[in-house]
Amino acid sequence: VPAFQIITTRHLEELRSILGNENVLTDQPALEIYGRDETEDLFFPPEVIVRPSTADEVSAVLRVASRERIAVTPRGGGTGLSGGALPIYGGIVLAMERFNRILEIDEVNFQAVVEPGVITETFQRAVEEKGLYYPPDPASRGSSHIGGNLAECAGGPHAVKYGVTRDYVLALEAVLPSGKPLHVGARVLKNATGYSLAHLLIGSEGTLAVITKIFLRLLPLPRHRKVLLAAFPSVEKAMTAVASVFRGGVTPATCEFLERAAVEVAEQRLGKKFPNGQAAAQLIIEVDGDHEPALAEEIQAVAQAVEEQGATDLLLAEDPPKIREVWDLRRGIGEAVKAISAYKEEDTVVPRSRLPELIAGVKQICAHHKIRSICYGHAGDGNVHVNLLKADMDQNLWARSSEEAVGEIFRLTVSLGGTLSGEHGIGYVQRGFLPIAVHEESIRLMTEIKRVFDPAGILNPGKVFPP
Ligand code: LAC
Ligand code: ZN
Repeated sequence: VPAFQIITTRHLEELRSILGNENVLTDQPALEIYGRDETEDLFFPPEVIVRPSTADEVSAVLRVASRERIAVTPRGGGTGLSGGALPIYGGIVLAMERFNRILEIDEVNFQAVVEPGVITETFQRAVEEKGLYYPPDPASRGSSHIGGNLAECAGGPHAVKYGVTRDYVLALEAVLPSGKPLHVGARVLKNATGYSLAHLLIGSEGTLAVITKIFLRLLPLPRHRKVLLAAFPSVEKAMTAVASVFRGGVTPATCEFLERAAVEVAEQRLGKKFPNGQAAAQLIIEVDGDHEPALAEEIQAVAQAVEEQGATDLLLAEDPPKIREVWDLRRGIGEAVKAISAYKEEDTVVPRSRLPELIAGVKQICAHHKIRSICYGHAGDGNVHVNLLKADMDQNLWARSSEEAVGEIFRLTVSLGGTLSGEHGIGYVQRGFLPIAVHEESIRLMTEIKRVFDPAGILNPGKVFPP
């Protein structure tokens, strides 16, 4: 355990002089809130929460923390699923929620400048009003922050066609743990100018620097969408069908997989019925574009491909309210699973042709450990969220079995050419498993990069690297 300083009255006074009393919180209710994110039922209370609103304030806080060797955990919307925002050593939570301005939407260059505390969906709505599109759409987008999306390199259903958060970031302003400001990248669409430090910061899970300003690339908003819901008599058939969707040359905007149990928990929680909800598994395939006849043809091709793979019922959703309903249900699954049991959520990703082997293996591993699993996710990306449920298992047995099962699932994933996390990050809960997927020499390089950025080791300590 690194030796961090405990926060003293003197530290609090210094933080208050930087940020004002109202932005330095130590009350119990605040400690309760900022001691959690969406990861399992984990709770690590910070000693103090600070809420800066300028890069200078972030800088001043980090200077104090570096000088005094106090752990600092940056936090966005607190929707993370790998424990990235948990202050596991106490210390300071650096809450970025007051960085909530959209500074610019540049309709000529298709770019935007935002502060990291902007809620992802708020930003998406703002650019859509101007006919522009910011595709990364994590299920948590109604409350996640863009800054947190960058820290974790968030994905979402539309990543299969449009890529992940990293693919939209042109440049960044950030503050190093020492307090020094950092400007990386440029507001251009191509950049071959030195190492891409911006892309290194994205997905670094708040361990290298604190992002304070973000320059994003936008697309024109596709004018039309159509969604095909395809029901399958088995999980394996649905998984086998995934690759066939792409074979005809169609790149769907989404290709999501849901097994029946995932649909059921969301139905129960939201009190709504999902079309085809009784099927053993389904795929949600969306196509988007500007030319409606072309979309109709794509849907036709997809329908034929999945029928050849054994899809039974096909349903088409074309009007926006219907489509929204489908996506609301889909986005509700994560929270719904959480509501029924203590659980562990994995974020495995494999080449999509290996999905049938992944899902069969996961089911086998879980059966062996007598653990109930619920699987769903972004099958087009080969990205499956595997939820292991504790249900009424004895706590000790659960702790041991789930740890073993997760290790087995990860080894299987890597043997299929995949890796541990497609979009949730390694954070706190996956860190012990990192060596399963990442070679020793790579971990050594990462450790050295961490040291270059953060020699005092104060920024989001205890994350990413195996303990
Ligand atoms: C989802 C989150 C859990 O896809 O990533 O619902
Ligand atoms: Zn997801």
